[in-house]
Amino acid sequence: MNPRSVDPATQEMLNLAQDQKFETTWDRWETQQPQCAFGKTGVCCRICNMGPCRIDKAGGKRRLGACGADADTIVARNLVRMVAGGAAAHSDHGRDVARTLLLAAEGKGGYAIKDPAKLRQLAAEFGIALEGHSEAELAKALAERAIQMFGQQEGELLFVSRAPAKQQENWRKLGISPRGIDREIVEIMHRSTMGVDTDYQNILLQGFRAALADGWGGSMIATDLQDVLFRAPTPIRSAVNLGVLRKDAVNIIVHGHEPILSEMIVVASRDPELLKMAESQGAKGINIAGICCTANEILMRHGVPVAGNFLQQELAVITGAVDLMVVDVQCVMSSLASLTGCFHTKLVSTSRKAKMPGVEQVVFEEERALDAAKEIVARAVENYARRDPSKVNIPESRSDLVAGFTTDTIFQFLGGRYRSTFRPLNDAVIDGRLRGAVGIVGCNNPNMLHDYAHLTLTRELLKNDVLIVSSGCAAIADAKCGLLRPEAAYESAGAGLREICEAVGIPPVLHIGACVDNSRILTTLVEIVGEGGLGEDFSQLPVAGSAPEWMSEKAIAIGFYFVASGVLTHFGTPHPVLGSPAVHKFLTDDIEELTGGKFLFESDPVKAAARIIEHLDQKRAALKLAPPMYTAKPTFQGVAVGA
Ligand code: BF8
Ligand code: SF4
Repeated sequence: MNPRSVDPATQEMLNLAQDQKFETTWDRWETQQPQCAFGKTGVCCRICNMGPCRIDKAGGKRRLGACGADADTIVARNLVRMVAGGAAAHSDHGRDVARTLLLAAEGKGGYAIKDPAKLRQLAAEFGIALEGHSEAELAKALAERAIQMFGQQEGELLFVSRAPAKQQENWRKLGISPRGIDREIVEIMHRSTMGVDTDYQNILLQGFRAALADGWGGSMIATDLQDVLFRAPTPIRSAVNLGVLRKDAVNIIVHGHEPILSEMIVVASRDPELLKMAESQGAKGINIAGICCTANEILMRHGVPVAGNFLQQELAVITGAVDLMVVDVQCVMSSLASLTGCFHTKLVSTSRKAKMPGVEQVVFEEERALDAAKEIVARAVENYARRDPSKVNIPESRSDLVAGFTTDTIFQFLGGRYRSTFRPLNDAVIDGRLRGAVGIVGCNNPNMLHDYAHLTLTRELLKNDVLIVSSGCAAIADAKCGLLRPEAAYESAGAGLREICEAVGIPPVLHIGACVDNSRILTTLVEIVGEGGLGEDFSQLPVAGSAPEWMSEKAIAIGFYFVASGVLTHFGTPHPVLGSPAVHKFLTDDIEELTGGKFLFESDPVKAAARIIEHLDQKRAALKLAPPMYTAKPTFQGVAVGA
């Protein structure tokens, strides 16, 4: 067994990479050891040219930066700048979706409105008069209002009004109810530059405000408008892992984040002329597979298979079977440029925002989206003939899965066809069949055993009757070991959760999409609170969030909006804050008084499961709910705790 991953396909490819001397992210990560302790603990400041300054103990005294900034200020500034980076990434994605909706309204680019019902629902929410207006007019008005939300200077973001009233009041009281998305991100950058905000709590509160602008703004806009453009997902079957690549077909990997690109690649791959061209090259069809969140987007709406999660992007190339990899933005490793050079694989970048030196760019102008997509698919087909069969090594590992859950589909599943309601879910929590629900999200990181924390945490929670919703690379990890099949309820869930999954035919882990779709978790929680019987805001619910193997700034932004929304949120490795005990305490303790949520940093996933379950049980007790029906005494790795 290769000690870097628990996933068999990844192990196989890592062995091959090691044998054939292909360098991967794990190797480069090792060359970085030991990593800089100042950076790791957040106490290196290089935001002005008097620095870089670092805080350590000199002669028994804690040093200050040249300007006098202490560890608390520096750690808080560095952290909120990470929030800004993450919130910017999600939100810029949302902005591009809004701009694409505008194009669709104008009939450009080959985009169309696939979900007119959702369009009307959102238009009404935005206060747009529906009567007497065409679909195109509504889409135009909706897109324009959504675009305005990014630059909105005053007043709260519209989607804040979706949150429970108590939560909204609390945000106002704390001064963190978000205004325009861009404004909050700019304010982080301003406040954290040299000589501005030095109060660590005040700095962190702006981090929470900008994160709320992401979760209840940029990300929510991305999710909702993507549903309008590409239709809201519904449960769908597919397959996952490197074994979805095919020996006999043209393989195109779509990697990155924005479905604006990947949706069109899927359409182009079904073009009869291109299919004929593939056939003439001796290929049996065109096989699209995704990596990272783009994978989740096209999986959710089209059932396109997933080749792998973040740490598998290089391994996909090393299979030698990828004819073309097309990338847009976020989580794309720079190493792909040189690695694809060792194979016939063509790498194509598509975003003006993300060029790679020496890599061909086909700029994906939304106005000519379909033409660009066809051009890219044609290049893949041409390249198939250059594939060297002696270099092809596709692992057999693949698993079936069901994905495509949304706030609405969870609603329909649980309520049945004639009674769409969250009542059965709330009742299951109230009567103790379900202990609660946890969102497991986020990345992979070579600083951890690949996929292990995701799987262990998920399994420990499932057997203690905790329903899991999952997104991003975490969902892909769970999918690879079969936890997204309905049968997983029999294999891995406690008796209560099993009963529910069996009654409605769902897997015990519900895949809700890409990282921007964590906004679906917020809207699901809104419905649960609205249904009644489980308190007045998120902080009273027996729920939690977790990013066990996080690496991206986006994970920090997500964590910040969950904590600001009242949810206990676990991270498998701490944020870079250990250089400031005050900031650490604020995030893991004091903040709970303010927002009702807090962070939990715990690297052992079994211990994390125990802490999360303790939290769910405390919330249940506070709501005066009976102990869980079948798993009153939780067990971890088969051992009853407190027995
Ligand atoms: O937005 S989970 S590694 S792919 S950052 Fe990236 Fe992390 Fe994967 Fe998607 Ni999310
Ligand atoms: Fe040093 Fe202060 Fe400049 Fe940071 S802002 S680099 S601590 S002088």
